[in-house]
Order: sequence, then C-alpha cells, then structure tokens
Amino acid sequence: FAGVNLLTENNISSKTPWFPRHASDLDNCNHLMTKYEPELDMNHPGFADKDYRERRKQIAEIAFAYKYGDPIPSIAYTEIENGTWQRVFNTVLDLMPKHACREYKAAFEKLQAADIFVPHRIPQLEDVSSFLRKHTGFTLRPAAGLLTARDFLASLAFRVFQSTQYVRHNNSPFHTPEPDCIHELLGHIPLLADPSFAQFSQEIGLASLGASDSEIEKLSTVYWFTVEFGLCKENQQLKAYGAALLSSIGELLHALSDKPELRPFEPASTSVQPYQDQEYQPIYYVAETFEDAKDKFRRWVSTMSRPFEVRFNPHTERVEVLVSV
Ligand code: TIH
Ligand code: FE2
Repeated sequence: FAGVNLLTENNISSKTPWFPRHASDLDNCNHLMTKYEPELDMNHPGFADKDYRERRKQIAEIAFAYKYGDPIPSIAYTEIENGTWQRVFNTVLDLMPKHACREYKAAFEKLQAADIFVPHRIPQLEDVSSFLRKHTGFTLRPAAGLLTARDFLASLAFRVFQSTQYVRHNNSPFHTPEPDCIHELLGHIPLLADPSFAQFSQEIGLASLGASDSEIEKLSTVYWFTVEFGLCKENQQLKAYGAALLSSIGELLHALSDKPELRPFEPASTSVQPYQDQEYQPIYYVAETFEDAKDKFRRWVSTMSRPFEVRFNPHTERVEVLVSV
C-alpha cells in the first residue's frame, strides 16, 4: 500500500529495544524476575520446605530446556499436587456460577467437555495448548517462573502464552504470591479460549514490541488491572474476569466485597496507577465489556510514541514492521 514500507532488520532505529520477530525468537524471551521465588521470598509458603523447592526447581528445568516447536513435556504430578488442584478446582466450581463473567463460564464448560478440566488431575499443558489452538490460535510455552514484563508481553504478540508448570504449596491452596500452573489453568486458560479476549491479549503484546521501558511499565500495569485483576459488568452486576481473581478464592471474594475501591477502566489513568503484588489489591478497575475495553485500549495505544506499526502474520508466525514514509 501507498505510504507504508515494510522495514527490514536494519532500518529500525538503533534506539529501539530488541524484540522477537518470529515465534521461535521467544526462545530468547525467558528472563525471570526472581523476587517471589520460594528461595528468596520469606513469605512464600514454600520458603521453609526443602522438598517443595527441589520439586519446583526440577519442573522449572523443563522450561529452561524448552525450544520452539517442542511438544511440552508431561509432568507426573504427585498425589499431593493433584489434591491441591482438586481443592481449588472445586471451590472455583462453587463460586463461578455467581461470580465469573459469562465468557469464562462458557469456555470452562468446553474444557470440561473435552475432559481437560476434571477434578482429580492437573491438566497437561500440551493438551491445553492443543485445545487453545483450535479455539483462538493461542498456544502455550512452559515458563520457569515469573518472567520480566517485556518478555512475557512480547509472547502475547504471537498468541503464545508463557505458562508455569509447577504447583503452589499445598499449605496455601487459595492464594500464592507467584504464578503457578493452577493460576494459569483456572485463571488464564478459559479466557484465552474466548476470541474477543484473545484478541485483546494479543493487542497488549503487539503494543509492547520495541516499546520503551516506561511504556512497558504502563502496558504491564494495564495488563495487571485487566487480564489479572479485571472486573466487568453483566446486567448491572459485577463479575470477575481477571485470572488472579479466578484462581484465588481469597482475593475473588475480597474484590467483590464492599472493601476495595472500584474505578472505571480508563487506560490513561489505569496505566499509571501504582500497585503492589503481595497482598490483595485495594483498587480494581471495572470494564463495561471486552469490546469496550479493547476500543479504549486501542485509542490509548495510538497515542504511544513508537515510530512504526506492527502486525502479526499468522501464516508465518512472524511480526511484520510497518513504517510510514
Ligand atoms: N495470587 C494468584 C493466585 O493465588 O492464584 C497468583 C498470582 C497471579 C499474579 C501474580 S501472583
Ligand atoms: Fe497470571
């Protein structure tokens, strides 16, 4: 088209931070934030449990060894791990009808019908990845822990979701300070199977490619208050769509009580709201609908400073860079 050029590797400004161009480049997007690992965080429920830390490490090794195109290795989860899953799974089943948004519930039922979500065993990431691929084209990659925002968001641009595979400590089933596979599975997976939400997730990812550090910070704050902790409205009622709410019964009930402050989702202000990640949130943002959140997000992203546009080509799994001339 007139006025638009495809940029080659060489003519992106040298000030632009490196970003992945092809899904296989995500092999380099696995940098970890270690602050909530059980070794370092004294408040982590696994801090004093040597066997737990060993097990977590052993499962994390799979993620370090993983390369693009590999099937995700299965894990033989222990009886204790499956038991932790079962406890959380059953409470989600109880609370979901009243508190989860309709898109979450619809996808959850499909996961049950496919025999992926069952009470007695933790789903394998490879099975979940095939399920998602059929519904929205999202796939999973194993992650060793909490990734840097830049690496995590970049993978979303390729419709790849980086997912941990180890399980939270069995002493603390209803809240954990770091993501674990129960959070990924019960929190994120159902909505990643919803087309409108999948699109929103990918757009956050696309906006992050080559963004400055301060823009990454804003995008990850938007991600935090939407994908992780978002509330939305359904027939005048408040529902949860945020993954960290749906995987943590403790925080879900807190979010829907009269304790926290609720504000309308507005990217310009939401993106600069400071947050902490150790306790329940004092503030939540409410979206009208996914479509409305996406419209607002798009308008806000168009005000960002990046001198080029990107689009994802699903046939080649490549991100194309476009620049106005
Ligand atoms: N607190 C969530 C849970 O207990 O499921 C896990 C996390 C999500 C995001 C940060 S930590
Ligand atoms: Fe998460």
